[in-house]
Amino acid sequence: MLGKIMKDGKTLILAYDQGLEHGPSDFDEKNVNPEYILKIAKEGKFNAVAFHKGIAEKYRELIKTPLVLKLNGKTNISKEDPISPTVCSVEEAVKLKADAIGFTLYIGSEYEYKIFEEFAKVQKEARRKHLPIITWIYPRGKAVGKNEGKYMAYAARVGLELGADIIKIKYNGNARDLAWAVENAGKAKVVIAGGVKSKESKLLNQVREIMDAGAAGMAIGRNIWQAKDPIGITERIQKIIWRR
Ligand code: FBP
Repeated sequence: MLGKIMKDGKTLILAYDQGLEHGPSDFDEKNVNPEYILKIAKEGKFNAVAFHKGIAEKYRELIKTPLVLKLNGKTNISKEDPISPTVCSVEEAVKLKADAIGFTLYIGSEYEYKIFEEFAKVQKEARRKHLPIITWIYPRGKAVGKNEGKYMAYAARVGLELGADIIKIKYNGNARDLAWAVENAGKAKVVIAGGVKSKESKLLNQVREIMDAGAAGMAIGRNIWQAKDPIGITERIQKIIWRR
């Protein structure tokens, strides 16, 4: 099932859901345009690109890269415990020729029970349609506070327990913790989010560390499409992921 979005058990996914999740503050004149992202996805030979449904609908004929369709989303305006409502169905994902579905779960949020209920429905439907499931799992909310990193392995385990195929988590910077998170994910694959744009050398060292810890790759956005040379940095990341 993962054949379209992974190569030799590894993957590099271009994330572009930030327009909803963060708003236009992440964008400049170039990367505000989804066509620019699609060009990077194609030329950079990404294994998949992650969009919300509006972009997938409007730009469908230009999407030449396997599509991960995000089925839930929210803005970052509210500072309450997060919940990301379902805004697209698995059926719509199939119509949009998605190759996988994406879903964000905020573990530790006071709305965790609702998030799990929503995800259970989506997970069941995606299985019926034979679509792989990628979960973004982020520990968030008052109960988590600044301890997001402490729950990295827990996030990975939640993905396995709830039926994800690929689990996207944030790296807490500790390679041993990440190796433990990967073990906790069992047969599910772990990929790491990119985070805010950082110095290229720092990012590449982090990718090395992540891959050595047993992760299957990255699902990364700003560090690619905010870069001056997106294809160059993509190729350098791919060299590390596939150890070329
Ligand atoms: P970046 O590589 O740009 O950090 O994107 C990864 C990602 O998971 C996006 O898919 C998502 O929009 C964003 O980070 C959410 O991050 P946060 O919840 O920390 O604002």
